[in-house]
Amino acid sequence: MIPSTIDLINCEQEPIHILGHIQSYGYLIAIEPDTYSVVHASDNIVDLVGTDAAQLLGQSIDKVLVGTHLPISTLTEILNVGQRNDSWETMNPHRLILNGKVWNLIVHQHKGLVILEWEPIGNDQNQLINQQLISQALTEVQSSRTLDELLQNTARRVKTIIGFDRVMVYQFGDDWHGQVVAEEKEDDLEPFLGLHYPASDIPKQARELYKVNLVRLIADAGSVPSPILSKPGWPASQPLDLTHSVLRAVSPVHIEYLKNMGVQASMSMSLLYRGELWGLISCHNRTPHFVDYQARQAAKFVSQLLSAALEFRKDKEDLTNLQQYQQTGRELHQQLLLNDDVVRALTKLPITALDITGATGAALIFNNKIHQLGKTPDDKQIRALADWMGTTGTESFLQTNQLPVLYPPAEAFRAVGAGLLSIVLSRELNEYLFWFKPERVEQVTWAGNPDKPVTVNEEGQRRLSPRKSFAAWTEIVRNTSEPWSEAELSVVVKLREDILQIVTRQANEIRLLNQ
Ligand code: BLA
Repeated sequence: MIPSTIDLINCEQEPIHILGHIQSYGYLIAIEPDTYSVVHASDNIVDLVGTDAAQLLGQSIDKVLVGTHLPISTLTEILNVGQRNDSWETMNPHRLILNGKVWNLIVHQHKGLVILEWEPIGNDQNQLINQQLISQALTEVQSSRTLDELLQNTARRVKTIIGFDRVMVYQFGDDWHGQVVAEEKEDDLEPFLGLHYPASDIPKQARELYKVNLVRLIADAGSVPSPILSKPGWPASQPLDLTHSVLRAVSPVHIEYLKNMGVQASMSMSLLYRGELWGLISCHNRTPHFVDYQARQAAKFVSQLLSAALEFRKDKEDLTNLQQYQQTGRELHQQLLLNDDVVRALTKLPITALDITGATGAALIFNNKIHQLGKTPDDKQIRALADWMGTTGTESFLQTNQLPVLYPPAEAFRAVGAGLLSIVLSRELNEYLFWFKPERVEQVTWAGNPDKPVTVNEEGQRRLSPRKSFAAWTEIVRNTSEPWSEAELSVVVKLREDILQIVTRQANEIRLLNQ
């Protein structure tokens, strides 16, 4: 059997934006914008226009348009405006009546081709309700007092808009594993709130795609996707890029994952913080469930509101911490300027080096002596740590919230020092300032054993499927402290400059005196 680590790498290599299929509730055609010649068409297009895809390929779009009741003048107008302002999204959707049924046409241009996608439409009443829900969501976001309340309110709003059985807010950790941090669900479903899922459940290329395309719907995990055909002579090496498509059929591996979870329809919206993926709003339904374009946009809007609110809250929190640490840092600098004795200024006066971060212990090694503040490892352990620091390269500082992983002897003092932030004062003289954070023993409840995320499928061959069991799996996470924040890092780096400046000035003064 192939080792599971390789399987997970394979997983990351699946090119999910060019898998060559769309979900069969909709139809797709891609044309060249200058000639209007059809380059790609979904195999099921015959159901929409009455002509086989094979007959349309390489032809001008006119032939297709006859069937779709979309006048060529309208299409030209759409393309002109869209190309002029690159404003495809604001113009979408375009409404068409076809065979007595109303359709949404969604148009965008990508990599030199114009992609037209038709999908069914919900009723107008829903749209009115969605407008109301959006404005309610706005009020709620503004009035949520705590983060939990904000996340919970968002989940509830999204559930009302799209009507799924379960709506979760899923937050990524530093290592890309994730946790369900809010949930709104039908009563008869078991709760997923608080459960953790391994990073491999949402592989890297999927996360990258979700930063660009913020919503995806899998309306029916059991339906057979429709293949996309290309015009004769079109190079197989240039499959249609579905990065921005609304109908993209998702990875078969993920479809199997959903089936294993008992889910028939899934929808997710991206939550971004400063352009990076903070999390997803992930929604499940036990039966197939189509959500039309307008409702998806409404849900996307609510998730963007949440993204903005998260960003605002986090920025505010970061700023308060930074200002507080900076203020203490300035006071410490004053002490340094007023005192000849660096050790005294950093460890013996009202403000100490310990006060400029959230650390619970600090140690200064200077002039071959150790000075401790708060809870720290013992002298021998600090000396050994300093010796190890001397071997770690040339950086002027080091930070980790998992010291025992980098430096195994730290396991012995992880209760006080699982996290280390260190600045180098002089490698030659073995002089350092260390800050320590204690181990944060955390009980993580995984949804299924995270070490076994894949199993070989029933035929026992190469195609691998996600694990079959989602039974909760509890693990104790050791050797890890709270992470160091950017505010802590910046203040500590500034302190290093202050100390070095003073030490250099003092050395120069001594030199001058001795001359
Ligand atoms: C995609 N995996 C996804 C998506 C989610 C999850 C939300 C986005 C697509 C969607 O909206 O359904 C995972 N869904 C979750 C998690 C929860 C949830 C964690 O509701 C928690 C409550 N998946 C695996 C393994 C592989 C894998 C082992 O578990 C690979 C071997 C792959 N997941 C995988 C791929 C995608 C994916 C390839 C991209 C699907 C696509 O967009 O084409």
